[in-house]
Amino acid sequence: MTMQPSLYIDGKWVHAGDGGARDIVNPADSSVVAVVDEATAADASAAVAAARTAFDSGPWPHTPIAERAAVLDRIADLLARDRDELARIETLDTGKTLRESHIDIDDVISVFRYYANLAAVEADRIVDVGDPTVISRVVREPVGVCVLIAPWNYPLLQIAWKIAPALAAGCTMVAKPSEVTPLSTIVLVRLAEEAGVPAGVLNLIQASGAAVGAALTDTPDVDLISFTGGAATGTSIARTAAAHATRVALELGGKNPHIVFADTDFDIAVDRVLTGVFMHSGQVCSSGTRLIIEESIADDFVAALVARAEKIRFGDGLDDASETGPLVSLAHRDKVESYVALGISEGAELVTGGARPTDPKYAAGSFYPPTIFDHCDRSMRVVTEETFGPILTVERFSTEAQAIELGNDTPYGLAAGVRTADPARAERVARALRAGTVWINDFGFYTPAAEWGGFKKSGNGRELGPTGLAEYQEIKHIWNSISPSVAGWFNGE
Ligand code: TXE
Repeated sequence: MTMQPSLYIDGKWVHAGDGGARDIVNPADSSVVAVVDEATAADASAAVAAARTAFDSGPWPHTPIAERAAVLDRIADLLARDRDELARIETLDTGKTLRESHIDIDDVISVFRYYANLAAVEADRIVDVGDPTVISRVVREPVGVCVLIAPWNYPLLQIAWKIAPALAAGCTMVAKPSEVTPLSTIVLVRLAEEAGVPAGVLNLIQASGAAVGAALTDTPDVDLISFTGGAATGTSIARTAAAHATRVALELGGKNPHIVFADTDFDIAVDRVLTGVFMHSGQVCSSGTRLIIEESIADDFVAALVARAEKIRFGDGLDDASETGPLVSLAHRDKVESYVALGISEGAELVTGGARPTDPKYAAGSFYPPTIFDHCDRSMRVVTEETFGPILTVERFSTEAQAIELGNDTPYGLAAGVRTADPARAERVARALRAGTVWINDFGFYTPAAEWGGFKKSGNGRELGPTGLAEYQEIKHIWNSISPSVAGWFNGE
């Protein structure tokens, strides 16, 4: 397979310094769909150096906000032009259905448009210090060189949530997509180049974390690391960054409760619980993987869920008939399978799924069916740890207080849902849940204008919304005396 250079350093597409490369595999059939460069630590350091120079002496941080916003808008236009091609690439790389990929690309377009608009209306703040001879202003400046590390479940979306605000703020950056799913990010960087992002501002490194992690994070040349991925990797990056007092923003996934009260609309709840957990085969950080259900309807509800789950059509994401695709890789399927085995050994009651499909048409792919465990409790690791696969666990409650206690009894705090016909109860529960996003009578939605991120072990900082831009900004207070005078504090004798 001929390989185009896939590292972008200082405005040039280059191969890895040692010629290293990696096969990129379609998880639906294990075929190789592309070969990309596997960067060395020296390549990663060169990318950081290019970003540093572009920040310290390049035009981008000082380019007027309106011009930076116009570049973001152009990127959005180009994404819209290449939408179908990008969606196809995302499906080949991740396995998700084309329908999901199209939704992702549309969301990516929105995020570029959102930050183009937001950056353009940002204003400095004048502060009244009580002295007419002093002009006091609080201004926002780009934080500097950013390292943007993304995972494999929403490759383009998650890197875009970082690149768009970083560009809008005037930062320079090194983006590193997951080594499992690099393809759509290569296209995005090509589009950014076409849209006029200057050399050195947006650099692209492809490699495993083990190969380039230290070069990207253990360096005083980086001002901010924004990471989305697993909790173990994120906390280890935070420890490394602490040695340089580098700012770190982390999104580390979740173990999200979906609380269902008996007074809710039954059929809608079944449908939304099903979609909330099995969409993208559960490989979603905000997946509603813990059903917490009122005892009085639990048996009927689980039976209805099982009936619906068994009808989910999984298959190749390129096939329009597929409702969900394979897991991202064979290795990830092994991990999901190990959680299923763990759940069984812990005494959870397997009510559907729990074994690889036997149909030969699935044999070469990393498919795994929707799996439900009933009668779970908090002593089980399948209930407390992120499985990141199509696994739903069911816990039961009798009172509102119990529902809240169960919902909060997780080290994570990314997202949660509550379903009830009682609006006052919905508000009470939503306020009591310790999670960055709470959905009332809905699940899974977000908008670029509202912040996204986690409480507790789900991370720190926020993406999206005005706070998502502020992550990429430093705040500077400028105190300007327009009538300088002596202090008169020391008398000079
Ligand atoms: O993630 P990693 P993995 C969860 C999910 C999954 C688990 C592990 O539970 O099973 O994480 O997935 C880069 N320095 N999430 O192993 O390793 C890596 O190359 C710098 C939740 O795939 O955290 C990739 O680009 N970078 C998540 C990125 O970190 C390093 C979505 C994420 O990979 C690095 C996906 C290092 N030392 C999985 N080591 C979410 N929050 O949504 C790795 N990387």
